[in-house]
Amino acid sequence: RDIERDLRLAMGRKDEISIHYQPRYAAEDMRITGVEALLRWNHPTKGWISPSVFVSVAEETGLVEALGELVMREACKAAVLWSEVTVSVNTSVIELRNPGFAAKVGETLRACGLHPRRLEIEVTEGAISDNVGHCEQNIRALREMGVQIALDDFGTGFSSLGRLKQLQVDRIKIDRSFVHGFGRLSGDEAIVQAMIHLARARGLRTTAEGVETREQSDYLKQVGCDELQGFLFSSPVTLSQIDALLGVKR
Ligand code: G
Ligand code: G
Ligand code: NA
Ligand code: MN
Repeated sequence: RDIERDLRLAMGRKDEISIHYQPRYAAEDMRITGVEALLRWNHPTKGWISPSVFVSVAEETGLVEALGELVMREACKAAVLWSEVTVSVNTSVIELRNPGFAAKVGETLRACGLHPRRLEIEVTEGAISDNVGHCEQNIRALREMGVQIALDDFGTGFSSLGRLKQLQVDRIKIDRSFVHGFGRLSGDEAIVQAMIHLARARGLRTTAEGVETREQSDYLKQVGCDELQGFLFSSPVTLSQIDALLGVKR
């Protein structure tokens, strides 16, 4: 397929694929505590292609490991100058199944000189809902190294509540679909409040993603959400823009 060929070419050339960075903020004082790395592809004729499209293509064609390594390396290099701030990298379940994944991440951290505490890996519920391949071993090994694990898009999968008992993660990211349901008689406020209570009871921190309005932000703070992320505060921005937000000169 054309898109597969183009993606291979783009990954070799480096001017079409870039990484944008979106901050997340402590609800308590709105300082930036972490930055999420997000892949972007500006195709020469098709324009911007969403990562939800090309990451799937990469997963189907064996390109996702190289793509993941590219993001991990760039994000860790970028984060070295951000003092206390954590960098979050999204990881495909295909990468997590690979027995060598945790060790590879360890090598990248050493090569970049980034402390493992400063890296967070975002995994989807799919990565923990079954233990295909080495997902569980990788997550344990990463946590033993000091890397933090966040459960992304929380609430959209199936067996998450049961699995949260067995599998230790550090943080859950409440899926934006719940946040967007606020004020629409959807019951989403109650669901989010319950998620936050559940997380607290398990000693997990919570981040709400997709916060777009002041009302959403106020409600999330009121029910004790730890961190907020979304267009209300900042959309994903370029490396130089995030450096500026963090007061860093590169
Ligand atoms: O940034 P945007 O909303 O367009 O992202 C769409 C989807 O692509 C999200 O689910 C996001 O997690 C995923 N995504 C973005 N960057 C990466 C990446 O570096 N690796 C993986 N596996 N997924 C990513
Ligand atoms: O699946 P994941 O949570 O990784 O998706 C991250 C994507 O969510 C990013 O690509 C980003 O563009 C998008 N995003 C970030 N903040 C908001 C927001 O406030 N509203 C919406 N609709 N999307 C957002
Ligand atoms: Na994410
Ligand atoms: Mn998410």
